[in-house]
Amino acid sequence: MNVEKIMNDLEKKHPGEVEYLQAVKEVIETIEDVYNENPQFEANGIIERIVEPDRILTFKVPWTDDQGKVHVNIGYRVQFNGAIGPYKGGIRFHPSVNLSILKFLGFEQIFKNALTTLPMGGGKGGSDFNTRGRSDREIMRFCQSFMLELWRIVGPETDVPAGDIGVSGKEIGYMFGTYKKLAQEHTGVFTGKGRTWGGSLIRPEATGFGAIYFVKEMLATKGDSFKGKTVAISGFGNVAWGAALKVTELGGKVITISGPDGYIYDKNGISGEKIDYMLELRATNNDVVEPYAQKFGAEFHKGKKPWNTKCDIALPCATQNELNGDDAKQLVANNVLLVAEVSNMGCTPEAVETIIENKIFFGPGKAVNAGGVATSGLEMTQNTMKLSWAAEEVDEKLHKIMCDIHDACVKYGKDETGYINYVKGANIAGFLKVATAMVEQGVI
Ligand code: 2IT
Repeated sequence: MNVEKIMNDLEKKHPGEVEYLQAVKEVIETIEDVYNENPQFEANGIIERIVEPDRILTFKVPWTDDQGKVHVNIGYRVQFNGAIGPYKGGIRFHPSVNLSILKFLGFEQIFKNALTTLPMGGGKGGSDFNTRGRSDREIMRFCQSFMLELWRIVGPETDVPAGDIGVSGKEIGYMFGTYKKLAQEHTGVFTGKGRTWGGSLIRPEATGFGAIYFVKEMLATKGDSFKGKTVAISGFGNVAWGAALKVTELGGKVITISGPDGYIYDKNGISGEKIDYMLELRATNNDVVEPYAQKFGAEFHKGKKPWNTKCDIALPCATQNELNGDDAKQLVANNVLLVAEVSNMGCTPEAVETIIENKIFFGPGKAVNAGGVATSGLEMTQNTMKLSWAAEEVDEKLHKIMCDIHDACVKYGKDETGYINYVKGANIAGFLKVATAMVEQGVI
């Protein structure tokens, strides 16, 4: 395969889809050698087929606000690749959502889901709807309108959505309720459901917990641990919350969180009731972290990201491309030990290059944050079996999956010097699984 030619062709076909093109480029650059060593991939046109979604549904989502005003948003579902299982991936509600972002997320999801060891294909969906400042009733009406279209193409054996930015238990509840009414069935069509109607224990914490289990394994390869480490986190949603809980439990000290308004620096560490407070902050629906500073006497840095803070470990937990080349240089200058994306594609290509060039450990999102969707997979299994596992059982399985993903990254990512390129490792391990399934299933 010729990476440059593939990228040129894709840029012509999908001009302006920057995030999608960025995600594709990162993967194909790292799998080039493996691809060329296996002629059956070229013979079956795997690369040309894997970079295009199986199908995309776009639809209008009209809804009425509390004042009776009509709004129209756009809804999407990208069913990217179903080679190893039903399409699986979150729904994102955020004003920045567009097709490029959902295609990048869907593409990443293919390889992430393959890494989990569970049978799930890749998909993603969402809308440019902004939940910020909206009442519960407005969110409910929006979700119902969204599902009036989406319900036709999802199902427990075809496509199983979940949450993502802007979509948590509340939104899943409203979407599931609408699906149940239209399809007249109570099945595991969504994951991240409420506990009393099919949800799994540990799912809310899973992305954050899984990420920290993965980073723990990365540190262990150097005989190191979280004990006494300072950790800079961005974001303050579910993912950041789960990560902060687990870092603290393992003896690390979380010193930052952030929101769209700026970041908090708490030199005493964000632990105990301060972590609980993150959930309270989120529940106010204002999308700000500033009140933390007054409440706990910490510093608030308006309009800034936390990456100039001196720390041992940096964990972007908010959104894509939130840590750029300059941020990475600053972290390197501050002697950072390890950077791991907990958000999807949290670092720009320049940032990743800077970190890897300096032989600093770098964990890519599709491996680090796979614990979220892995636990969704465990929720699907429980739904199929019509039973509910104890928290310890789910947590144990999640832990094992993260260790297995780490092993896969080491297997395919370790170079002659002993440095582990986790980007390469994760991409190759995920790709080989999906590509092999595609070869075996024929050109279809
Ligand atoms: O990015 C992700 O992996 C998610 N938002 C979770 C997807 C899922 O199906 O649980």
